[in-house]
Amino acid sequence: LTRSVHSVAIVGAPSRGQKKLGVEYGPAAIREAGLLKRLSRLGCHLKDFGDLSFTNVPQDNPYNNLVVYPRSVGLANQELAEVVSRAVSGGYSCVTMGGDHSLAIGTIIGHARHRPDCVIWVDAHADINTPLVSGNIHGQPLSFLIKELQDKVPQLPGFSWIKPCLSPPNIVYIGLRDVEPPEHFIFYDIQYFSMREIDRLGIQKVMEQTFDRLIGKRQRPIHLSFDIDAFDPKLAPATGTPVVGGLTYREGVYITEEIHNTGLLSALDEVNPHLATSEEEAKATARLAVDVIASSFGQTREGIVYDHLPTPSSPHES
Ligand code: 6HN
Ligand code: MN
Ligand code: MN
Ligand code: MN
Repeated sequence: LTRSVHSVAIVGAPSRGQKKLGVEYGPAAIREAGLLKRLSRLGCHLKDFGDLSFTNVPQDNPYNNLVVYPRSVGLANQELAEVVSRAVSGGYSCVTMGGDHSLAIGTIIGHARHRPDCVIWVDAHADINTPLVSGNIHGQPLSFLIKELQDKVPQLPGFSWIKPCLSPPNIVYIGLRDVEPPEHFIFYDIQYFSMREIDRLGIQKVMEQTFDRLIGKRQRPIHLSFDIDAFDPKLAPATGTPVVGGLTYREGVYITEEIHNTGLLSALDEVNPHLATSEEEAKATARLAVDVIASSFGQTREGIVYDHLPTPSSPHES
């Protein structure tokens, strides 16, 4: 066990692709929970891009009387894609703190501009609804990104810049337990490990099969998109769409430890809607987000060993 040597870019993305207020405080909550300190203690080399401030496009009427804030979400993701792509081209792994999961449109496109992606999507939801069946863009990001799906997806105002960059064999879902019928219809050829598969196989086999499917013998960068609602709501109450029966703390951390061990983690979105009924709940959820990110970048449950012990004549510098 040695210290990690990752270059990590940090981006706050107070995105909002649904009606509930509060997600815009996600990045600040994760910062307050000590993310940067934790990562630098792990030996990560950090570059902080700050929290982006997105423009609310005026007169942003719903698309089809259904999908809310299309122009604002489109523009925010266009800006986010630029930042992520700059971070990735600078050699950084990029951590984007949400915000809600509509931000994955920008992070996945920005990342794919420089490194061909494969995506591990950890979530209670499949987030692959099309704008014809769901009103919330945070329930739809994958639908805009999958090449093979585009004849089912109308172009939203503000979305003309988007170039789909994923295919089903490059995506694996983990943690699903609230999937809508149209989503089922769509994702038949995407590999998924729902909570049921996790119960059946155990998280160790799930991760093994995830890497077999996505990476095999090749070396490919991984884009981890981790929605905090994948965890059980008892652990992550500060989220807009809680679903009972989620990941335990140990399963969640095992996922990120294994991803770190591949050495291929290249981007990570953290989605932490700050929707809690108490300050305590909000803080607990943000602390969980920090744990997930830290274990993605080398924090281990076994701890880190010093390469030498201090002696009375040469005190160890910490
Ligand atoms: N998330 N499937 C629901 C919808 O509105 O399309 C919920 C989506 C939740 C999205 O948690 O990222
Ligand atoms: Mn490492
Ligand atoms: Mn999600
Ligand atoms: Mn979700």
